[in-house]
Amino acid sequence: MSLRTVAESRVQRLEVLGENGKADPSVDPKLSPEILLKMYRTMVEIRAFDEIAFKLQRQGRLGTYPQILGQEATQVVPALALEPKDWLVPTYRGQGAYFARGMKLRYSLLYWGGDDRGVHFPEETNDLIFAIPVGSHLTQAAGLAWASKLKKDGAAALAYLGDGASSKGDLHEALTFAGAFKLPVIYLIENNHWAISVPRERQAACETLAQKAWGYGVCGLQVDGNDALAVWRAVSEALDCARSGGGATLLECETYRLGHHTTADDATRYRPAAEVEAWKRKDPVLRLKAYLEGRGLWDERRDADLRARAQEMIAEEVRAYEAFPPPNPLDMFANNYARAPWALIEQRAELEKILRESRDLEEVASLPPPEGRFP
Ligand SMILES: Cc1ncc(C[n+]2csc(CCOP(=O)(O)OP(=O)(O)O)c2C)c(N)n1
Ligand SMILES: [Mg+2]
Repeated sequence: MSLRTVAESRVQRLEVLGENGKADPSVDPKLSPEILLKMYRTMVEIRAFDEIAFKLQRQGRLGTYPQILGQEATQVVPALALEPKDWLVPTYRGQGAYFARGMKLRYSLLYWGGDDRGVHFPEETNDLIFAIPVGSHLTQAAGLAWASKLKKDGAAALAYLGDGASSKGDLHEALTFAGAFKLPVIYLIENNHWAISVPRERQAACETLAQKAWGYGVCGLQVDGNDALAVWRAVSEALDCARSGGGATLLECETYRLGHHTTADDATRYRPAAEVEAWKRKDPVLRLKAYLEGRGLWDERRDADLRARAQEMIAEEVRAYEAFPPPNPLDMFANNYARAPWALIEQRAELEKILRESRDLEEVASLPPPEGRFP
């Protein structure tokens, strides 16, 4: 009889930028000014959008909205590291990633205004719709990565999840598959420390969420998620690993949700203000700005200019959102089935009849034709 160690694991954490924006030269990815400035601009723009979207909701001009305030680095940077052919598989807190992939902000507003025409991605990118049911998209990302592997098209899949979603069975199934089949997929946990009112400590007894990778034979790494350079480096290396046949990676990016869970929540009822203040000192936007200034790539004049232009761009997006014509009610039946079940065919016909016989013919006549596909 003997007792010996047959396997051992360790968890590493990647940090490049200090809170003052100084980079550790031994891990600095030394990115070109072009990509650094693109990262920073996109993060500033999406933060400005986030604030305006929140206000629109409070004014009754948007249905609901999940802010990404404080999570700009984990939203924007991984999406910029992807190639268009890669699959982006986001959660509902994903408008920063969509925006970085080229989606116009008017569509984010449309979506959160309750209109499914907001699901409108650029032609050239492979983006999936937001997953509202927590965790449900994780196995789909494994499936997409498997398809890419079989087709040898060189694409990888990047799936986002929250610290709360990391407790769901879906992640177990997805990682089991991703590990066993060496799939080109990255699971990026945006550990923002809260799942609505449930704190990270209640999610799992383990010290890190990154170590969950170990049980599945998948690479795992903890990353300072408020450090844009660390996020870039971690995601780029995970993509290289995926594309070169090395398989899947689980990244735990530690960040913080500075806002409420959504506009339907009031976070002041369950978390201390001091915790929020402490995280504001690790602001991902300010840290990247300090780094750029240190490299002589940025200054206050350019910053003021960027912020002013961001306000103009967003005002134009809000105008376009509010000027969208109302959707045709028949579109609610579209895009769901390759072959529609009889009940839907009947219901659609009934609605069409009601619309045709409507007393308010003028309004019905002004509706745009249905856009979606109904078999
Ligand atoms: C299957 C499922 N259960 C419950 C919910 C309600 N719900 C929405 S968000 C959320 C918390 C998710 O927290 P986390 O995964 O940490 O993501 P975060 O919102 O912090 O980005 C819950 C329980 C849901 N949308 N889907
Ligand atoms: Mg969370």
